Parts: sequence; C-alpha cells; structure tokens
Amino acid sequence: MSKKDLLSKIHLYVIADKKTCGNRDIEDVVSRSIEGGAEMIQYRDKESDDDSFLETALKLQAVCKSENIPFIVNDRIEIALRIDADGVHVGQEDMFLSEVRRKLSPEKIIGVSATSIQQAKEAEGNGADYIGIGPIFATLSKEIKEPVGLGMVREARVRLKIPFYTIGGISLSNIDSLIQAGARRIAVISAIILSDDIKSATAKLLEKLKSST
Ligand code: TZP
Ligand code: MG
Repeated sequence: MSKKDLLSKIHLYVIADKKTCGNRDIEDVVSRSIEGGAEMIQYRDKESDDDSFLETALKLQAVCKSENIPFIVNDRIEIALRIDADGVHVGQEDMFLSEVRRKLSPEKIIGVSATSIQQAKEAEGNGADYIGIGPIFATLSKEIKEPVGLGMVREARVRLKIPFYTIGGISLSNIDSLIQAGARRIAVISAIILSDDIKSATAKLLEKLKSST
C-alpha cells in the first residue's frame, strides 16, 4: 500500500512519550494501546541518549511490526534510518524538511508539527506527508505558549490537502468539540498513556472518531 493510502486510513495516532510513561513499561503501553485500536505509533523521547533510544525504538518497532502498523520516530532521523522505521516526525526547529526528505527514501512517512496554517501550508508544499496541528487544547506534555484552539482546525480542514492530526490536550471530554470543528484525526499522549485502562481509553477515542466519519 502506498503511504498516502495508508495514512488515509489512520485516524488514531498514539505518541509513546517516554517521559509521560514514567514508571510504566513503554512496550506494554504501546501493546495495550494497539489492542485498543491505535493505528500508528510514534516513539518520542527527548531525554534518553541515543543508545537507549535505539534499544527502546527497536522494541517498539517489533511490537508495531507484529501488529502491522506504522512506527514513526520523533526527531532522531539517523536512528530512524538505522532501524528502517516507517517514518519520522519533526518539529519546526528540527532539520529542514528538504534535508529530511533527501535522507529518507520516498516511501517513508514524514510528519511535521505546525502551530499555524502558514507553517502547515509550507510543510505541505515542501513534501510533508502529514501535519501535526496543535496544541489545540492546553497540555502538560509539551512546553507551549498558547493553545491554537479550534479555529485552526476549521481552517486546516479547508486549506490543507494532506492529512492532519490534531494534537494537544485531546481527551474524551473534549473530542466532540474537536470533531465538530472538522477534525477526523487525532494524536494523543496523556489521555491514553496515563489512563488506568489504556486499551479501553484508546478504544473509546477511536469509537468517537469512527462514529464521526
Ligand atoms: N505537540 C503539540 S502538543 C503535544 C505535542 C507533542 C503534546 C500532546 O500531548 P497530550 O498529552 O496528548 O496533550
Ligand atoms: Mg522535534
């Protein structure tokens, strides 16, 4: 399947953030979220050194492979290349998108974070495969200034051609408003990872997304 077809089917993206996992076993967190219906996994870890990042990435990649879902590496492009991950996710402050694209083979997925429509359009024009839009709501998982709010979702819906994942503070308590604003894809950290029942928390969010399409 082409990455475009693949992404068109992916609505629930779970970000396995090492710091948020705390004492929880990240492999177990990922397995349970996949059981609940997570459709793509990103490994995000801003603190570990490359050796331990690599070790964890290989474990999570194996879990994703066995479940046949894409595995995306946040930030560390050299590690993504080394393990032949399905793609990378980069922020505005990371490497130029053109450089990332040059390093990765064309079938690999590149996701880019955007906090404005202008950034999102620019990434789209420069070859991103999907955009992460947010933070939509307040979040504790990333240091941010102001949430971008639902207005940006409405605008993204009209202006972007590639898939966009809304991100930031998304939970069962606000997903209805997000869907109403036009979001069909979400990327989630804490509402899933910090849940007492990861499988069920994932399944409930997926159910909401499914009933909106
Ligand atoms: N980028 C924008 S908001 C965010 C990232 C990585 C954090 C999302 O985490 P949570 O816990 O789902 O709000
Ligand atoms: Mg980054």
